[in-house]
Amino acid sequence: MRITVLAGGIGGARFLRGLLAELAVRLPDENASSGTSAEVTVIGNTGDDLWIYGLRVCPDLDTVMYTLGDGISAERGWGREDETFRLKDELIAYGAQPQWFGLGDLDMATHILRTQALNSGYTLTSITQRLCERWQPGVTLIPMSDDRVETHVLVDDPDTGTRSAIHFQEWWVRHHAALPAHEFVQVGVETAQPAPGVLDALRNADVVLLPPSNPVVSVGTILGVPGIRQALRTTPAPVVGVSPIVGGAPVRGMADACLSAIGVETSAVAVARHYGPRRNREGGDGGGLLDGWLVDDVDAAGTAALSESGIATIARPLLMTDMAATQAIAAAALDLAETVRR
Ligand code: FO1
Repeated sequence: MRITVLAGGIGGARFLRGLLAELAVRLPDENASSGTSAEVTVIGNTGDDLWIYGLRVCPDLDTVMYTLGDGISAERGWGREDETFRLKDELIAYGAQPQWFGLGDLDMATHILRTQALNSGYTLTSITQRLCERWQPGVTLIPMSDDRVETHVLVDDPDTGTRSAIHFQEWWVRHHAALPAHEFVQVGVETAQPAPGVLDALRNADVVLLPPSNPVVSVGTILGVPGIRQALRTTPAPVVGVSPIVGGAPVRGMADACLSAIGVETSAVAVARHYGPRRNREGGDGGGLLDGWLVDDVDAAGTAALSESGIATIARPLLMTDMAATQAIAAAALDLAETVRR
């Protein structure tokens, strides 16, 4: 059983934890570090990556790696548990910029090693594999691309009113996505190549899952890498997504600010329509990406219309409040994949 998942940061990582727990029940393998004989490949978003103090930071890859490796800060959802920020404080004491992004002392080791290896000519794919040897996430984690792709946000500068592009992290972390975004620009995406293994992981999958990650700046960025959308559209595997929107609001994060910037309503139905059906009801080309879609029980009213459009949609509780609830969401996604396969 080969499962391929397109993941952003916190939402994707938490869903993956539930998925591995469910697979350990369905397809147990006590000799595997993951606890399951299923092979899970995670294609991680790198559009959130930034260079800071000369270091390459990959928030989404690290969030998946630390979460599945039991090293994540449970409170923050990013960075390391039992973290200290002495180095950051020291940099601030020198007046170093930027001061709005907090790199922890333990986390810094990951960025130093990654940057050193990049400077020695290794690819991000091979470095990620090397870092995962320590964390044993139980999945094969690959970046969407080894090429630099950076999400920038077009905003009106709050001081001057001039329209300018700022890095996604500055918009998200410094401005809390409160500055209205006119556009997201994925710098470098047109010429980026999918990382080795990405297209094969989609073509050879038995199931492809879209976790409740941000549809614009996480999944959307991955889909922007040339070849990935097409591989998803043509894979023989069923493609099932989990809505990141529950009752008209993001499960976590600020996806609503991202959706409104691209003219998509913040609702579970609108996000499914944004991805679109792979096949229409008659079995013809639907032009989109989804075979199945999970919405929360509170959004059950929209399931019939979506199913009618070719996206088999069911309602289940989608809040990842604890491990049991998260595992149940993953179970529902796997079951739905089997239903649409038939
Ligand atoms: N998010 C914050 O809100 N503030 C931070 O200072 C911050 C630092 C940080 C450092 C490393 C890392 O891997 C993630 C970090 N994040 C921080 C989270 C992250 O930047 C965003 O939540 C995601 O990029 C959005 O998916």
